[in-house]
Amino acid sequence: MDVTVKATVYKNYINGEWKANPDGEKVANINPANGEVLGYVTLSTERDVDEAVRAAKEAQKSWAKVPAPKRGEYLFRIGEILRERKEALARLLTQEMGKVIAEARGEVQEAIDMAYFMGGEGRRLAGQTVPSELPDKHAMSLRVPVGVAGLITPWNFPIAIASWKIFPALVAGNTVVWKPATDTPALAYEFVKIFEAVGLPKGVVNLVYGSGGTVGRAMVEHPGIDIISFTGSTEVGSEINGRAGKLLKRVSLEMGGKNAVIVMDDADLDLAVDGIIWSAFGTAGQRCTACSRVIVHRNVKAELEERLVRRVESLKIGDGLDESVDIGPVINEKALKQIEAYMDVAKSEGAVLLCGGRRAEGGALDSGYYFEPTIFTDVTRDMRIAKEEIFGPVLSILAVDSLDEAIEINNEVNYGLSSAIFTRDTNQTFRAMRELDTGIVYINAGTTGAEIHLPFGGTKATGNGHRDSGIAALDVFTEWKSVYVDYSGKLQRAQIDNN
Ligand code: UN1
Repeated sequence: MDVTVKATVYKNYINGEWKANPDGEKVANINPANGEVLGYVTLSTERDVDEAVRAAKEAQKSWAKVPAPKRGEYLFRIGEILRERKEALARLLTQEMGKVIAEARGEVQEAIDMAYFMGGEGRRLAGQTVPSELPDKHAMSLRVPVGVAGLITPWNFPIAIASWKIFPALVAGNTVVWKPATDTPALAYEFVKIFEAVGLPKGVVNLVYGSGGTVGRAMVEHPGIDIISFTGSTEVGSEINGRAGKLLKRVSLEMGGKNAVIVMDDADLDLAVDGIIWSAFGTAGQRCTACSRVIVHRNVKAELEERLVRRVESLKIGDGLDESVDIGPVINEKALKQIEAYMDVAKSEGAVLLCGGRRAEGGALDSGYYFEPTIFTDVTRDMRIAKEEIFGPVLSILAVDSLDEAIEINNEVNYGLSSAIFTRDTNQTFRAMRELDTGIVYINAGTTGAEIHLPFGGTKATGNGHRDSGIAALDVFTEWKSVYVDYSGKLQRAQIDNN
């Protein structure tokens, strides 16, 4: 299959050419499952960003004039190649990021789905045609491209999240400067090779590897970039918003989460356990949508805890390429240390450890970054582990006496990405749908598993009002233009001549 599993150096792709920065600092792309070096990326400079932006700006003039259905056809072809290379890309994804192979396949599928969905938008990209208040006058609104889109994407979904941003940007007639995370350069490299393979005109997608501090910052500040779309931490997102806001750039942010599953006392507990385990420990808890709190009705707390611990004991930790493994490694040593630090915080605040709580060690695990699936109970709402995003396989259980209390606890954190409730009661279901203050709500399912044709994003410190994926993504990457055509042959003054 046409996928380079071990590229030595992942080069930038600027104006249709692969270019390495020979002087840039080299950073190794490490397989978190075993420490193996998969390749190297050289860190780029402000100059590389400038070159990429110039190329994107030039290309945008003609790209915007390519009929949108034709732009959509490029996406269909990209979708086809993604489908052909799905298995190879998934294996590479597991190797560079650590998620288990079934999840990696799911992530590549997410990019495929997005390619077809947004490809179809090439034939819609709908505005509105509405009546004018004046006779012999036509009124309509059109979507037009914003210009050059600067995309900054994270390592936890190196191809899916990139596809959520790149595809709507392209179909709407924008060109792209993309900075992927330095922890996952190989998937970015393979993704751009596909854009090259379908003959996307030069300059339409440009790839610049580098640090957030240098490349990300240069993108945010470059006058040639019109919109920034970022997924990552709330801390960095807020910094970007400040800088770009001053320059009057549009900014779309997807940031942290502290997502909860509520389990009421009428819930199907087996189903709840399935949903909680999958959304708390899948991707080793490294999803913005991961469940990190269970808010359980006191009547079923002991029973639920017992079942959860029993299930955790059956989970297999290891290299995600092994099909029988349930939990892969976390991304790097730094992440492992951060998760470890929370263990002390939790214990010092009085949380009770039910299982896990330390690095997973022994045999092959010693050469990777593994953490045991961890559950704390008797967590109270004021504890740090009940409020802060940990981004690892750590779950906190909080007990409540009513739906009102559960909703209140769900909503009192800073974040508002995803939430879930397990109940068989229709009244409780609809109250939860209305009152849970998150951008995504699940009924009788865990907090992960968003589909690409619905808006993805959240409230409060999770976002700034925009959404990735779904039709909503087009709002990020288009400006509205209202057009009035007066065919009356005379001056008609709105609000005056007709009143
Ligand atoms: C993320 O964690 O940043 O809903 C994205 C989900 C996936 C996407 C997660 N489809 O869990």
